[in-house]
Amino acid sequence: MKEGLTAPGNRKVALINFFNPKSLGIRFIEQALSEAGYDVVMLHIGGFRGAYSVKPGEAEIREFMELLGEPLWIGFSVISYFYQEIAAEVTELIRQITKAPLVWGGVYTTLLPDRCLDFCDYVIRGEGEASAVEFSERLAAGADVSDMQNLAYRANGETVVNPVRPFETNLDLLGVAELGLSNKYFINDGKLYQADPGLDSYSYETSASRGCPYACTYCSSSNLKRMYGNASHYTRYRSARHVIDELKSAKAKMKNLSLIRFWDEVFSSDPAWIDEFSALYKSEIGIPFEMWTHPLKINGAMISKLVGAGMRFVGMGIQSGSPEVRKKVFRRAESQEQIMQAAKTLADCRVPQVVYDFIIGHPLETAEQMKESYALCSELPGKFTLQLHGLAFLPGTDIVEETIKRGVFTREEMDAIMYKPMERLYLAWNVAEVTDPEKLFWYRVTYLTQFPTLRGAARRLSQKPGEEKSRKKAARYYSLSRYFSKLRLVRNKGINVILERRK
Ligand code: B12
Repeated sequence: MKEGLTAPGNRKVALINFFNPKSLGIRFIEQALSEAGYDVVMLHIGGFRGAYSVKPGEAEIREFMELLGEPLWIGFSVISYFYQEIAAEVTELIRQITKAPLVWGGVYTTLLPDRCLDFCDYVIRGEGEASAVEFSERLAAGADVSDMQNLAYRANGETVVNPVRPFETNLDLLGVAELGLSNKYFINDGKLYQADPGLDSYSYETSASRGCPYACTYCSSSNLKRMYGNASHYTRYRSARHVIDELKSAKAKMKNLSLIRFWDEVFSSDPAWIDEFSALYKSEIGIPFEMWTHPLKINGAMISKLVGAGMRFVGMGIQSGSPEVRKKVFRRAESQEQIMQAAKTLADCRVPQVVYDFIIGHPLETAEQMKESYALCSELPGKFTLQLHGLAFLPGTDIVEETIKRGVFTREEMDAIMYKPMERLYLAWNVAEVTDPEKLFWYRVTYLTQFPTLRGAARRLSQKPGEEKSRKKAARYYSLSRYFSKLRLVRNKGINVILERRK
């Protein structure tokens, strides 16, 4: 354990995050530490480029560390294992420069602290605001940290994982992240800038809630909830007023702001909250916004009010058209009828952009079950976009253990799948790696259903799935539709900017 290495009275804390300058987690930590009187310096490494994320150069890191001086401690936000290797390398480089304790936090580190302690001195698990403050206070006072809740560390070669601290039930008390300020640095394309990359963006991201009411096997949320004892009040909502005040402040600071993105796992469907939020949003914000929801949380009254307030985009996870895959593999309870009803509501309420998410083309479904996804998509009403993701076996999630238990992969095989190089992880998540010709055929015709002009062709092809000619045609239409898809993305982004400029 590293203790007493930093001079008492030092109140400087550095926070570093990777490939996501919007990162909510680290901005909340900053807020909590600043409020407690700490001098926070933040470094964002790289933009959000998925498979194309590049490791920062040693020179930029050294330059940042020189400007920083010797802090009380340095925190790294490692929400995902996708870039664990880069986080480890940067941590190692920084270790050669500073004596300060190096701490990792974020969802991935929360679920697998032991693995992360190979690279850092401490892991702070779970929601980190209060713990970051307590950790700082103990270090600043030269006190022992070993019994601190949420902390994990190694002592005499053994990993110690302390109990978790109860989560904050009133989210309004956590404050909101401050955009701008001169304490932010950004490494991009081989240079270190003193800037907040969130400030010049055309979009602002926030979350009106924490937690998720569902327990899907492929997502870490159910594991986080379990860590907090499956508390029934784990899914929490901020007050509508608090959310609107945050957005007003962002609107005042961001000159290019054209879109608000809600990053809630499932947006609120509470009628009273929706009423208050919609009225406030319309009168005080009025910028197009997007949110994600769940088939069981959609109703006409709620969607109409949100559309009236400026909602231009709704994302909804369907994940599979096969009831069996949804229930037995993904642990999702909604029926085919409920999904169709939700989609009908979105179409009836004229949501301008609807995205349906699928996890498809993985070893836990058969070609026949993929055909069911095609069948469902071919019936979905209205205009929609499909995001067909591959299945990422996220370390620490239930689907990993269940897949090993079923004998689909051995633990060694699963480890090889999970801990692939970063580029391959991102690519496999973006587009499923399907090689079986029959499965590939169903993947492609499913993709076509989102383009009204290609739906007829998809239907005709789906009647002859085994024919070589159909498969070749499906491949041709598929590459054409990938091109359409790129055009649509650019068009939708353009529409938001134009709508905002017209005001
Ligand atoms: C919104 C969201 C996104 C957004 C933004 C993420 C963000 N936070 O900035 C976008 C769309 C960009 C995104 C991208 C990705 N995401 Co995402 N995302 C989420 C989601 C739904 C909510 C995250 C969030 O904002 N929470 C609210 C904030 C306040 O919480 P937080 O980030 O967890 O931070 C708190 C603690 O973790 C901790 N903490 C965080 N950092 C630090 C650092 C220190 C030093 C300390 C002390 C504490 C601490 O304290 C914070 C405050 O309480 C989560 C699900 C979830 N339950 O977390 C998935 C989730 C985090 N994402 C996940 C994944 C896989 C990804 C991607 C890899 C997907 C992809 N293939 O592109 C990328 C990686 C992006 C990146 N570079 O990090 C997984 C990660 C699991 C894993 N083992 O890898 C999750 C858990 C979802 C899942 N399916 O299980 N994501």
